[in-house]
Amino acid sequence: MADDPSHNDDNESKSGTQTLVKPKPELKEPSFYKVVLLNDDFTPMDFVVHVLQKFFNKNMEEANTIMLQVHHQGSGVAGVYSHEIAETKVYIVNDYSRKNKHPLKCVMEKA
Ligand code: TYC
Repeated sequence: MADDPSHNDDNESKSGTQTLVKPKPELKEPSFYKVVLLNDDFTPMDFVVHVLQKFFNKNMEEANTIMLQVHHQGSGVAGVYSHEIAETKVYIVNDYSRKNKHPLKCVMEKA
């Protein structure tokens, strides 16, 4: 087979050049998750702005813009994080809202 000119190996063209096949990477690319705030009719706007500043390091202007996006469109992205950080953000925001007796909800979704 090695001398047969009609034979063309998958990894070798007729010109005799070889294509390098990348080895499968051992490590997975990290996945990212959006932390999304959901609108409701009862949580005060000020509280949502406060949450965005306290837990997502937004300044007043950024927090206001995101809060209004949620208010008008139904949802908005507070931040994008690794799976573990996103899970923690969701937990602390929902816990904080519940303790302050507001129905504000936060979820995560794949970015
Ligand atoms: N819709 C709420 C209101 O009118 C405000 C609000 C904004 C609530 C964003 C939740 O994630 C939210 N008071």
